[in-house]
Amino acid sequence: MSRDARALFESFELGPIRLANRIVMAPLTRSRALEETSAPHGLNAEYYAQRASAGLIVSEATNITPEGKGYAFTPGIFSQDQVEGWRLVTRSVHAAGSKILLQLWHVGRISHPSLQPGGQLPVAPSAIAPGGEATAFTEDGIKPIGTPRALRADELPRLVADYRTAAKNAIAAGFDGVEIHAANAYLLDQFLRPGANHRTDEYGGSPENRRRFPLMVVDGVIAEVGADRTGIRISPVNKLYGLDDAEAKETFMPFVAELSKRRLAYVHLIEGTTRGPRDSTLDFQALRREFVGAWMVNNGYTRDLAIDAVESGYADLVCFGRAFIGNPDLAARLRDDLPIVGSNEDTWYGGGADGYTSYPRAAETAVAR
Ligand code: 8OZ
Repeated sequence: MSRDARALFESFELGPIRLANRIVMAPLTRSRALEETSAPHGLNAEYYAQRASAGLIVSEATNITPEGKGYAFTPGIFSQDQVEGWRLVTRSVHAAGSKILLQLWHVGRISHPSLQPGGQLPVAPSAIAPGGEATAFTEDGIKPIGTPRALRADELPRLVADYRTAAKNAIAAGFDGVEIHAANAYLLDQFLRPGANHRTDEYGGSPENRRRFPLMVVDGVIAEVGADRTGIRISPVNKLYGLDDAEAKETFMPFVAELSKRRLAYVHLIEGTTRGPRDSTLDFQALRREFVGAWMVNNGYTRDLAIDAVESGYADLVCFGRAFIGNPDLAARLRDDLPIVGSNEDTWYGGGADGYTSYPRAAETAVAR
């Protein structure tokens, strides 16, 4: 007898939007935007609509500016072409009955001059190269990542303005809200972490100083689209790109408390290291108690773990990433406890329909058998 998944199929009010269930499709980089314009197109609209069994979709990480880009063929949200491309996506997802948020992304130092305007150096809180033999996915293949240029304090208001414009563009493109990407060792995480932020001004040093710029971004986005349409993704203990979990508690407990004061719609927590182990030195139950809004969890969730997380009252929403690649109808499979299949890693990043829109629904597989 399979376990009852009813808890995952209750509707949920996330700010002003009503979600049909508690299952969220995670932001997934798939590197299939148009090459010339970095705009989404019809293929992307079809892919997202296929996955509308999720109560909510968070778009793949989307560059807020050309400077925010770190991976070839990722989409942007800073030009009219991109807004129009995203409109195809939001229309098709809404027509299929789901909701969709745009994830606002600036990679900071996780980039390469060949992906940057004018071949400039990527920017970061400090001129420190990422550890762990970091590489960038460029249009000419994989390249080692070098030392970035440290941002001057007087440049930070411009970056906040970039986030604001991107958030405004997202709403113009029909998104139901935005998620600020402050996880996975990208720009905002670089400010938060002592390992990537060695600044001696008011943006580095103490936890309070390290969260100052991320909170400026949060406040800017709230001013543009409203706190009830804004969420944030964090990964307090991830060990990507040479970062470690030093000062995770001192950094993230007060950061989440600040987000709570601002009445952000939700926190999206990556438990453990993305695509890696779920272990943590930080007490996530205690972190959850710092926040009044919705709590979305992610990383390696199984059907049972998801039911536990929601039934116990710890989480409101459970986000699935890789499982949505090969199982477009993942929510229905979770509901009915149908098999969840893997996907071909060779087609995760870049390419066309193959390995993207080509995965069948369980019902179609059954017919084909
Ligand atoms: C995988 C490949 C490229 C980017 C993340 C945006 O980890 C990403 C990403 C993941 O948040």
